[in-house]
Amino acid sequence: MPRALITGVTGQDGAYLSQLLLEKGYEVFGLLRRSASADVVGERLRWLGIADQVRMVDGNLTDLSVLIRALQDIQPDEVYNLAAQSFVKTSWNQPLLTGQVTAMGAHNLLEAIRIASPKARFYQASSSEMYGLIQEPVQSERTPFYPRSPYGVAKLYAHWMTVNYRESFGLHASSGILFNHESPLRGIEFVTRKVTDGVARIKLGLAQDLPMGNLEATRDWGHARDYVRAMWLMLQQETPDDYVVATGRTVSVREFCRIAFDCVGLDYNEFVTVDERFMRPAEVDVLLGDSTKARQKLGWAPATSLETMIAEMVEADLARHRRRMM
Ligand code: NDP
Ligand code: GDR
Repeated sequence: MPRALITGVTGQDGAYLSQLLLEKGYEVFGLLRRSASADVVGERLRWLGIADQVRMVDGNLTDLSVLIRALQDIQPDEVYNLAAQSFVKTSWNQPLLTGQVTAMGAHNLLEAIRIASPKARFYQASSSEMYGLIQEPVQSERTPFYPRSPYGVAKLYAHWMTVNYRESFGLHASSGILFNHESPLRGIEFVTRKVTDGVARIKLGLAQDLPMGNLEATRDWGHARDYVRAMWLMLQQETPDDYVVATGRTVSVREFCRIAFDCVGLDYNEFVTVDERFMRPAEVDVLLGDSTKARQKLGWAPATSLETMIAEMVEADLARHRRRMM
């Protein structure tokens, strides 16, 4: 039975990846940081009905000693580093914490693997945010990086450290440069969930409007369930490498709103307002990924269209609010 350790197991991707690995017969361990709000721990894993199948290890990515001990005890075949301070806007308010977790946390884990479990295969959750101020209209593994937020800078450090540990110490370390991916399990602060939740609340009479930030930013949005498959495929390769994972279609936040409101027969123009509070000090205007390498070498392709994903998210948010209203 192969063993996997997932950091960030309680997040969106951690939940879907746990589900995928359990289906494939893995023993799944998750790094769980202590929270005083015990009732929300593992909410996503419960939503997928797998909370009692993931073995939790008490720890924090910022504590190297815990990581070393966890790897010594578990001796995993695969390690997926999904933990991060992952909300871009928060990274301007908490830049140092973002660096400690998102950059140094990844470095801690690489170092722990080097010391305690050097045969383990490692996956780093890199991000299209590393491209930032766009240098090429379509971004591939060869496009230069120019991060535009403390989060993007932190991810770039972790990305290059992954490459460096691969080249310096021969670790089987791969990096997935994933473009935005969403689902009903997406955190409510991210734009897609904020919109689908807003649509559900407006439809059910629980809210009157939806204040938003920059409606003209465009993103290449895929489904998280499809993207965790790419992570797993990367670690099944003989040779570690870096891969862009994206759909190849970019859509504005405005268009996303239109499609989501359409799902419940409403016109977004009547409800969406622009509010300065949701603007960023520096914006990533456009992202559009070229995932040719992942498609050719990994045999990966996204299975879910944007429209299908938005409909699934709106339905899930309607169901959540209806349950709360009962
Ligand atoms: P989430 O924000 O949903 O999950 C983040 C996870 O990291 C949570 O489990 C969180 O735990 C955990 N975490 C945060 N800080 C620490 C810490 N100090 N020690 C241990 N665990 C910690 O992110 P996603 O699932 O959306 O993304 C997964 C990864 O992929 C992240 O690294 C993200 O930056 C990256 N990424 C995401 C993309 C996307 O579109 N979703 C695209 C590209 C990259 P807790 O539940 O306790 O808060
Ligand atoms: P992003 O995701 O910053 O791309 O990072 P987010 O959904 O937060 O923003 C996407 C775009 O929407 C614009 N926007 C708003 N965003 C939010 N959150 N709230 C709003 O009200 C709003 N209005 C407009 C933003 O300005 C931005 O342009 C996500 C995270 O998952 C990262 O961890 C990951 O690395 C990248 O995707 C790829």
